[in-house]
Amino acid sequence: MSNQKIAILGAGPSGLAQLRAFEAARRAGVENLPEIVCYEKQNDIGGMWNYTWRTGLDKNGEPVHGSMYRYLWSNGPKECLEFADYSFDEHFGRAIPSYPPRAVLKDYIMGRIDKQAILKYIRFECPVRWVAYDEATEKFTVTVMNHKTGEQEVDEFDYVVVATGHFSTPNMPYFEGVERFPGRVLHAHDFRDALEFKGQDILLVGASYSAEDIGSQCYKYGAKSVTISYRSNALGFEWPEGMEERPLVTHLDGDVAHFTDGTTKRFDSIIMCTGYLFHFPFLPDSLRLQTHNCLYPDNLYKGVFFQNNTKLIYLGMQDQYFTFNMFDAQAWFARDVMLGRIQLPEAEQRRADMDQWLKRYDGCSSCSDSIDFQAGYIRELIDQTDYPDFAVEKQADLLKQWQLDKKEGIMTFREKTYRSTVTGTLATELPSSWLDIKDDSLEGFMSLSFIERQEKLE
Ligand code: FAD
Ligand code: NA0
Repeated sequence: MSNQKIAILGAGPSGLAQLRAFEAARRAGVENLPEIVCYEKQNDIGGMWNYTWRTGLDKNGEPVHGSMYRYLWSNGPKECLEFADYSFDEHFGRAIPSYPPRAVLKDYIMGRIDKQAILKYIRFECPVRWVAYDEATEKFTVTVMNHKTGEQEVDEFDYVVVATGHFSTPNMPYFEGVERFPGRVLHAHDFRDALEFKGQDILLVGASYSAEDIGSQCYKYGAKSVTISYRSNALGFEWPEGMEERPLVTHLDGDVAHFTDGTTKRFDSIIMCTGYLFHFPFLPDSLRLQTHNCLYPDNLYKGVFFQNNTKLIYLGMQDQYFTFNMFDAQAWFARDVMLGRIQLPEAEQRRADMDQWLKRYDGCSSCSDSIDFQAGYIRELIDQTDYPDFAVEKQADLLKQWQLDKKEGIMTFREKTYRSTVTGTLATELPSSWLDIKDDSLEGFMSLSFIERQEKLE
């Protein structure tokens, strides 16, 4: 296995999971591990969790990767994304609430990284420009722009792991008249600070996580009214006064939006919460995954190996109920294939396996089915590697409870507490309502006096 060389593209949670998987093997005494180079466009690790105030282009003229905004809190319980090999208890040394703000979650993700062991593999400010595969040599050529030196660099690899994320390139629809709308029109990708919309009547187009969360945030930080416009299905929550859902916008007339139900309303700003495009400008057609945001992108065997070329690995390309623990499950599995511990079957068998999963996915008719589907997918991966086993099925139950909690109160669900399936610890309660806590900094959050639940004290 020696002399193999692996390129990891991206040092967000998925790329870091891949680095961590190899590091775990090294610590377990595995010798002759492949040489690894991780190329990262930004100047730090963390991917999406690396908050940036910038929008548009970064300091090197590259498209800004970050879509995260100030005041973002986790939208799912932390108990469903907990690393099986690094618990929240281990990191914080105390129980904390189930829904931490962005800075707190980032601190947890970073805490697992042994910087000394891992940073040496990462080449920062090196966006990947092109990847080519040579059938004769069976090697990839990766071209990157090294912004630190101002020069392009080229290197050869046996495997390429694409971990560049898929929530960065806006899907921006057009509505007639939008070019004459007098207020600000932006995509969720460029949303940063809810206070910008204080006192405004705002229109959000889209009915998924971004619309739900950006809408709730703008309400929390003082928007005058929030209208969410849906294309297929309404989110269907009981919104507080000042928030409502309407069907799709047909067109805009000045600052007035017209909806398919014939109603109209005047707005100050429009935020398109219309999702993201899978965008791999550095890959030729023959290597490029073409899909949309779903739980089982086709042509990825075990959700990771590209069917046309299994030396090309994609991590984290699924829509995500589970996140960090799923990336780990994928990274450990991919590592074991690269190390020759797991053999991949022939193309036909891989196709049959994917078809079987796609059929199962087709049969999912509810959110609960989808949660179980992703849990089942993760279970299959972790059963085949030495990644510490974790109760993914119990976490799926927590996610189903999370769905019910959101239905019960979209402004209060973040006050619920769940029990860790990794350590058994019950989360502490927030000292006041989520709507009232405005300081979401790591220091501010950790200085709150969380309320221990009776069960924890028993
Ligand atoms: P990313 O985090 O996107 O990282 C990809 C990395 O690749 C980045 O560092 C990027 O700079 C780099 N890169 C991209 N292109 C190139 C290139 N050409 N060359 C080199 N490097 C490149 N998940 C949760 O679990 N909880 C949440 O509360 C949550 N909130 C979210 C909120 C928002 C607004 C969004 C958009 C996502 C949220 N997510 C959340 C999901 C989030 O995507 C994952 O948590 C996680 O960040 C995905 O990790 P990743 O490594 O696959 O991708
Ligand atoms: P996301 O909400 O940004 O979450 C990404 C939505 O856009 C769908 O409702 C879709 O409708 C709609 N849409 C697309 N094109 C449209 C058009 N032309 N007109 C009207 N509506 C249109 O994107 P998606 O893909 O879920 O939904 C697109 C990720 O970001 C999520 O994985 C989430 O986890 C993460 N996120 C997390 C948080 C927090 O943790 C906050 C925001 C986002 P339709 O008709 O296709 O259903 C706090």
